Amino acid sequence: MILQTSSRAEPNLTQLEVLALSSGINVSDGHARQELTEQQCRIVDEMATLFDEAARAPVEELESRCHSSFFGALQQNSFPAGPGRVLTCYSSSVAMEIFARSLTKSVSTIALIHPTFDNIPDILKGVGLNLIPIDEGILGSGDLKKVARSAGCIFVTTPNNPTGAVLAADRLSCLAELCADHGIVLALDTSFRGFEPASQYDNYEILEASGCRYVVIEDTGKLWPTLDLKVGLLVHNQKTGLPLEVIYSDILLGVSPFILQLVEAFSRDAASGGFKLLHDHIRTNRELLRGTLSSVPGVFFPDADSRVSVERVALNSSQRATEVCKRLRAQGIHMLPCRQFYWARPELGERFVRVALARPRTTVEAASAALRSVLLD
Ligand code: EGV
Repeated sequence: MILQTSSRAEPNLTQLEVLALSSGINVSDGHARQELTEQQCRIVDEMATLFDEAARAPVEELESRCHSSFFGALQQNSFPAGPGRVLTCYSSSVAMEIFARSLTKSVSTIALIHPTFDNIPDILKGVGLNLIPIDEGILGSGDLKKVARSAGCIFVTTPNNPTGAVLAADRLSCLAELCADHGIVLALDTSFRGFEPASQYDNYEILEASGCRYVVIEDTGKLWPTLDLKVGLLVHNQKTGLPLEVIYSDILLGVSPFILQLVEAFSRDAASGGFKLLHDHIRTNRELLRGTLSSVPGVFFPDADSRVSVERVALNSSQRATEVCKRLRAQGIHMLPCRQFYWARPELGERFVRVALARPRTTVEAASAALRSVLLD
């Protein structure tokens, strides 16, 4: 396959991920590809019934049940449930595109977390917005006021991809108040929330209390091995004042009621033990990766506390991630160099590769061993 890079000198992360879909060992994309649990297998066995019910029930009812099960499983109990407040999309990237388009009339500059997955800056740039990087370190401590200068919107991925860094409750509160004071739109991408209990405090309670204009993109796509049957949820308060609903209607009528049923069933299972199994699975895969690489000179794991389903591995200073990933790719092992995550300063990303952990254990085992040999070579 030839990678079309248009004006870019290098492929984007998704183009690299596509290379891993059909052959070899894939620890590249952040989608969920682990084995189904026993309970999840039961849901899959019941798919014909779900399909039948989906065909019969009113969509409004299915949508509202899907939303309350999903938000409930993640402790987001104060999510706005009124009409039009949660727009159900095919994926979080579709939600992102709708959100980006909605900003263009009223906002020219957006402050965006750095690093983060490259399709976020690419979508924002694609609609003509100017981007200012916010170092993710500032989310943990430091003066948030500096962040706000000259931006009409602040966009934070939390937990962040690939680092797993989380915006804590007190910091969200500060940020939301700052945004309320300056009329700034606060946008969150919480696609990795399901992995990280520290991000499961009630975000909407804080956002609502602050009185800020907010948009949140939630996602089911990273969590469950449903073969990319998933939804992205675009959540906003009335105050936001962005034309999200009309742009949504330009792009889609709604998602399949069958997928709404499936997300509801997986959310219920997650709330009653499924999340615990998921967390255990990711933790053991992370331990396996770290253990396999622990004795490689110079290699370390910069995101010590991360619980998300991807792990950054820092290489020794003489190695470059793009080169290491290219060598692995030649052996049929696919993982991502972090260069493209560092959208404002790509050189910083050459120090890291990203390994996806939402995989069968054997896949992580094979990938870890291959990475170890290439690094020791
Ligand atoms: C990750 C794939 C899109 C994206 C993967 C991702 N790219 N949607 N253009 O879903 O971390 O690998 O977010």
